Amino acid sequence: MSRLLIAALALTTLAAPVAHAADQISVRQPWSRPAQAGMNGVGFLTIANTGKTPVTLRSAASPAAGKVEIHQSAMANGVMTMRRQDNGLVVPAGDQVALAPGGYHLMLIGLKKAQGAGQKVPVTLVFDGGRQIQVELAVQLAAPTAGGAATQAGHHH
Ligand SMILES: [Cu+2]
Repeated sequence: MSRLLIAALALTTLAAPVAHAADQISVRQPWSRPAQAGMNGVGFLTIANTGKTPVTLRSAASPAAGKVEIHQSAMANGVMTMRRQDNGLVVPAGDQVALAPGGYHLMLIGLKKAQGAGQKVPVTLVFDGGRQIQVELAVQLAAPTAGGAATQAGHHH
């Protein structure tokens, strides 16, 4: 029993977030949906952590919205609800977390102007230690397919 406890404590220590996230974070397929000015927009993307320590997405900001919050959608008694993630979003070491419809997402509160398909929405992701990553959400009607091998009509370059 005591041996188990020691092992658990050791794991907890190893899992403590470090002060800087270095170059261990990559962001894939950032996208958003069309929305009207004054409404709330969404931001979806996948954050991969190739490092040996967890990283935490603390906050996000965008010049396109009054403010940006990290939300989680969940079904509660048959009703879809959204909860703000005030403690941020942890991406475990060597793992990835998808912000996707029905789950985690960025909520762009109060869009300053309408965003239509084909436009890009700049967002700054702020991780623990103050490291920032700039992404551009591609505004589109449907989620991108994994690997980016989409063959949507009219989207060949
Ligand atoms: Cu939300």
